[in-house]
Amino acid sequence: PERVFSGVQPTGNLHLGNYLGAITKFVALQDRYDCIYCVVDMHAITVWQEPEELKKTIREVTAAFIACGVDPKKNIVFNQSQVPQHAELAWIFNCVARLGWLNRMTQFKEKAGKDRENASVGLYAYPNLMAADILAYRATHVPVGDDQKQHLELTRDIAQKFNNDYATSIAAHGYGDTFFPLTEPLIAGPATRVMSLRDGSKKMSKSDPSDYSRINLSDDADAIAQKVRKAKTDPEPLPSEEEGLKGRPEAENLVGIFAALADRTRADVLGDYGGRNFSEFKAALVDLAVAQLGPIGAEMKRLTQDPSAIDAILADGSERAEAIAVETLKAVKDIVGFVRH
Ligand code: AQP
Repeated sequence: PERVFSGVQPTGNLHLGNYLGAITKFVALQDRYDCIYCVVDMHAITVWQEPEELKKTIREVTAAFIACGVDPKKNIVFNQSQVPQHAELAWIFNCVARLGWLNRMTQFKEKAGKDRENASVGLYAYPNLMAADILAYRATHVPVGDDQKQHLELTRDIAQKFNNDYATSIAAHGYGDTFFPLTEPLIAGPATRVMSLRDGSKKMSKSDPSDYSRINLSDDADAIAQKVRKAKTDPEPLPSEEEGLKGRPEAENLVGIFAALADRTRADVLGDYGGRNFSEFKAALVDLAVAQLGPIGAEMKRLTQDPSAIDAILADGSERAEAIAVETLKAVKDIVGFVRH
């Protein structure tokens, strides 16, 4: 059966990149697939998180999912740490993945920076936990932003190596040729990699020290308007064709954001705005962003006023997630050769 899994880290303000790259896809997929959406709190602590702040952010991300339109009854919405099978399977994957594979991960290199000796072991092993998140549910599809492509490839490598290494045992236990699916990333549309509003060469990110680099889901209309107006651009008017966006990263980014928010193609947007100047385009972009994000921010605010209602959603989702993951883990333990009662 086809199943979707994806996660978002509770590490700070959710922004337009998380929204367009991931959360809007979660909503679009919920009618067609059996979907599991996770607040990956165990990933968050690979870098230091203030405990009280972390709790708050876990609830905020949950509220954001719901405010954006994810239905927690139809789908499973939960936080990772409440389902112990993620950590259990991650250990087994630590023993499947090779050091050489992890050494190639660019996100670790970026996040660890120059002081690599001081990075947590968890930050290094992060992709193995991510593989466990996905494969604990034997998910077939994962909607993510472009930055997660390499980690998804690693997930496939782990699944494939597990399937190969244990092929005899997998067959002997009646699971046929392969136990884990080779999960497909779902990365599509005009905004799979939203860039910083201040620098078209850097991705929009929660950890950028400048708040002007991103539009937060919680920003009000004034903040959105100010940030878009101040967004970096070049002095030329907009091109009429997509070709003309080459070498103009800031223009390309804003056109991509516009297209994604309006659910149109970039070519279509340029058909309307080609030849016009940025001030005109930005004004339309502000209207579009405020119309779409305004109600989401307001709904997030309303939902986070009742933390116990959010905790109840997470508890319910965790129980339903665990019921699936526990079966995967039983099978994996049998395949690996562990003794269990
Ligand atoms: N700029 C982006 N454009 C498109 N998609 C993005 N995503 C993140 N940034 C962009 C996608 O959002 C989902 C959740 O991301 P995450 O919070 O799990 O991890 P992240 O990539 O580390 O997020 P940030 O905002 O970039 O945080 P920091 O600053 O900590 O590095 C994923 O599907 C991701 O692809």
